[in-house]
Amino acid sequence: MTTETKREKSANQAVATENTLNGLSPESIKKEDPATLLQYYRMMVLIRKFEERSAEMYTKARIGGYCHLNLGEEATIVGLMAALRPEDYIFTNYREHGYILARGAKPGPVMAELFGKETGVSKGRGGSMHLFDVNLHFMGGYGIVGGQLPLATGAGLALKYKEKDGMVVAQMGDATTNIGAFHESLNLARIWNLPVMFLVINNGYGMGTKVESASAEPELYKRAAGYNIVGERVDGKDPLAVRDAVRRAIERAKNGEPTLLEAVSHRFKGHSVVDPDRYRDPEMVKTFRQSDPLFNFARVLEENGILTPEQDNKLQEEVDQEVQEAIDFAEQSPTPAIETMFDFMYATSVANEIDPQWAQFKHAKEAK
Ligand SMILES: Cc1ncc(C[n+]2csc(CCOP(=O)(O)OP(=O)(O)O)c2C)c(N)n1
Repeated sequence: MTTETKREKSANQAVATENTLNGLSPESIKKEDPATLLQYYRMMVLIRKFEERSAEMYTKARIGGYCHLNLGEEATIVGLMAALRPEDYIFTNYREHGYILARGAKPGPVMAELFGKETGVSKGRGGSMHLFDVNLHFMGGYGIVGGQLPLATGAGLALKYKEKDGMVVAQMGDATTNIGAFHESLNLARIWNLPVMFLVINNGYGMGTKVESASAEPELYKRAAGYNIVGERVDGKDPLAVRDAVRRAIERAKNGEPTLLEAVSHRFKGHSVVDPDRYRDPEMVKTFRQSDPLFNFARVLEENGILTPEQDNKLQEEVDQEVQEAIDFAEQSPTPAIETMFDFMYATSVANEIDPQWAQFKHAKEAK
């Protein structure tokens, strides 16, 4: 099929699907493998505890710079990673601790990165907002809102150009859908039929601004229609609904179809650890806690005989221990030596230095 006919075909299918928020149902749980569900639950607990302890370490001045937490978004992260395959790539914003954990990074090197230590996943040069692991195809957290989107789109182009398998995930927050790079990226992904899934984590706020105050179309998945791609909205508090939606995106990506997936959940705390969250009614935030995806998932597992309270207690203790070990590892790791500060930062050994190889090449060319 030529590129043109392919695009025409998908344009016909390109309607934003109806709101698919469905919530965890006992029926959907019964179709699942219990051991796999317990793995999902354990990872959600790990992210929750890792983030709670990160907040504590930040207030104890072990972590510097900015620090944004995934509290309340654990189900979306676990659902996403449950669907992704090793050949897929992921680019995220700065709220990414949970993503790299669920992708398979060990908690120790992730915590060490938050502490700015040499043993961190980015060798202590990145910190909380710039986690990276090339072996896991985890291509980084980015601090510039929307900065990750053109890079992810380019990675999609690279996969297509090199005829490699895999889909690229471009994760972002709701407010990022108002950045120019969002629109340029969706447009190019459609024009070039790239295997990219744009994943919007709609937690209701961009810093202190409500989605409804900043976005002319607050049902963000509908924005896909402007680029002739499929838009879907899922309940981001349901790991199984997210996983299945990502699997559908993977199938589309195999045919060069991009997807815009909007996962709706709540941010339990302020924008970052230092945000006192005064712009939200505390009563409203309390209601978010009542639909906590972690407790909800535990309850459904218990109701279906997959998790007993005793098992849960044991799991909680194990994960507490695992996170404590990550903190100990970070504490005991060395900080990078000052003279190595710019190592791994630039293509050349000093910022903006002319690459000696390139200079040689230029010189040879000029001499001709
Ligand atoms: C280009 C740019 N503009 C502004 C900022 C400041 N800023 C940091 S986070 C943020 C809000 C982004 O919200 P959202 O995309 O919803 O992501 P969330 O924080 O909810 O994950 C803003 C405006 C920035 N980092 N980059």
